[in-house]
Amino acid sequence: MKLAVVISPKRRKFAPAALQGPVDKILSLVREIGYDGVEITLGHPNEVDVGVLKEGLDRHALKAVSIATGAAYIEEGLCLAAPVAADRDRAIERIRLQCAFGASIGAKVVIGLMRGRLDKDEETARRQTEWFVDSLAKCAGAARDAGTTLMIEPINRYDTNFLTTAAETIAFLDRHDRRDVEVMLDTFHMNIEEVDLPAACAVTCGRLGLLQTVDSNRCAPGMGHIDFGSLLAVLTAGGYDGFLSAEMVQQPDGETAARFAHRTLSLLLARLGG
Ligand SMILES: [Mn+2]
Repeated sequence: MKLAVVISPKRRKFAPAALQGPVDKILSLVREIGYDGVEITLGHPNEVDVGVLKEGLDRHALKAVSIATGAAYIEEGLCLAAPVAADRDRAIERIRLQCAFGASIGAKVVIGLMRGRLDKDEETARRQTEWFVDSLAKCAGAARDAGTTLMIEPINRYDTNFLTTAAETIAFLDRHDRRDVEVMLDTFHMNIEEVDLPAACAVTCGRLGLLQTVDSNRCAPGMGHIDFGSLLAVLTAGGYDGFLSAEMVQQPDGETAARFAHRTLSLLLARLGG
């Protein structure tokens, strides 16, 4: 397994992206710390100069692992389960742009907060679920056409109210025959929703696109109480060989968090390897 860290080219108030600001500076810091990849938080691909980004990725031999899209929900309200068709179309179009951009740098695209939330009224919620299935099919088609892959992230109950656990998400994908969509697990959400974190990793392992590592308090791995060693042991046993991405808040500050996460995760990986 290799390590990545979440970056945001645009400074954001509410984003668990440790490193935010101009990509050329950030990418050289990412390489200096020792990461092999980045996850990029983008509300819209036009937030970054793709030439500068590609040049930096090449120069520092960094892999663009994925594009995190939730900023478009937080900042613009774009939502794939919106009750109004024109609103869903705007969200789908944004994912289409993200897929084209992701494909151009070899990155997968995450559906997290952009799924939205379901209404309290049961009938409305049922229809929203159908609309979301349809939106997801269109997004998966856009990913396929662009040459990339979608990942869906189970998210905790305070941020959404459907697809909150690994099991629920896998069952949903199976029910709608969406084997082309991978699952991205995030240990912060898992710590709230899962009964047993290693067991959730075990059931997801074969279709896991990425594991976002973040501690129980949304700080860097090692700053809270999640037992990352047991999760990584399960993933190793299950044959997962993808990236671990550190997605945490800037506590005590972004650079310290990024260095701390890298140290925690590389020590754990070294221990597993030995
Ligand atoms: Mn996440």
